[in-house]
Amino acid sequence: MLKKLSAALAVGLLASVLAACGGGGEDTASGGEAGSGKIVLGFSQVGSESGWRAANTKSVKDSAATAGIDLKFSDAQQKQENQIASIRSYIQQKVDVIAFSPVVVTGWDAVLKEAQAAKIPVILTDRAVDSDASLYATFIGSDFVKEGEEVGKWALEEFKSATGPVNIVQLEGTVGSAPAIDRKKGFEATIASNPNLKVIASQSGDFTRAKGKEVMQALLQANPKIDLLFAHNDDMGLGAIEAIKAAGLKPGTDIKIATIDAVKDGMTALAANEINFIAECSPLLGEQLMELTKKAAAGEPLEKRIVTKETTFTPQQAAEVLSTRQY
Ligand code: GYE
Repeated sequence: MLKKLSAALAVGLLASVLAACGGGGEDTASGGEAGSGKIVLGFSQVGSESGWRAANTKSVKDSAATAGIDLKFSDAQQKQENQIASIRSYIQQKVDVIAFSPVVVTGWDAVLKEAQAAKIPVILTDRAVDSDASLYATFIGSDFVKEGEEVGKWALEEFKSATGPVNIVQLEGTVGSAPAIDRKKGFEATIASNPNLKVIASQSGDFTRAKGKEVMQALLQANPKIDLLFAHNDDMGLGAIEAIKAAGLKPGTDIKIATIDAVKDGMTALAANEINFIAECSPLLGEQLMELTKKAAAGEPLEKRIVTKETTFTPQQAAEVLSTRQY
């Protein structure tokens, strides 16, 4: 009897010691490295498909280290099922906050509801979902429609004196992803005001350099006259440049090229006049993500949508900023 009582007392004592060691108040009970008091963030990245993505991953990792946040990071290799599996594993591990960059727009309701049932706030970074906004805490990222519109406005100006058809080919991003859908929408709606500007072919290059090259090769074979290439990111544009050169044409001159992102390699090609225009898409979301993570872990309300600030670049502007570009 006495033994049982002292065992019970010991258990009680242990429990209160553990609670005291938690250090961060109430929310450490639901997560945190055992006793470290650090906020634990589970982050599911899309993959490593592009220079943009590499810069984004670096930004997230560096900012977590600076902010003293314990980051659990997974790379989904552009597959939605991998992202869902890692989000489920973060739920099981009882992390404090989950963030992810959704590879595609649809199909997230179930896993978002599971996170909500487990009371773990979810932050969307970079790409949007079509789920109800009540299923996530906030969404931080670019306005992709606007980026497409910027390219469209540039194209209208560039070809304003054309008297005949301007043949445009488009290399789209990953099928079903927010940037591919929205950039196409913004671009096509904008160029519609000049009937000379015609998209004669539009295909996905999955945001990669290799696919951009491969698809452009086929487009060049099928279409003898291409005036403008709009690639949804720099990497596909850079792959296409290789295909254009291999076909004996001069990128930026024989075929005008506009892209989105403004990563180092893209800006280098822009400064060299092989690309003619880039609409910037900033991958440096890490610092803001860590601030939001801290607020979410503390149970503070978050603004539902935070839009990244960005600009556009001509070749001359690219040459001016190239040496100071962070990514
Ligand atoms: O433009 C592209 C990347 O979601 C904004 O994904 C991001 C896009 C970016 O692979 O390079």
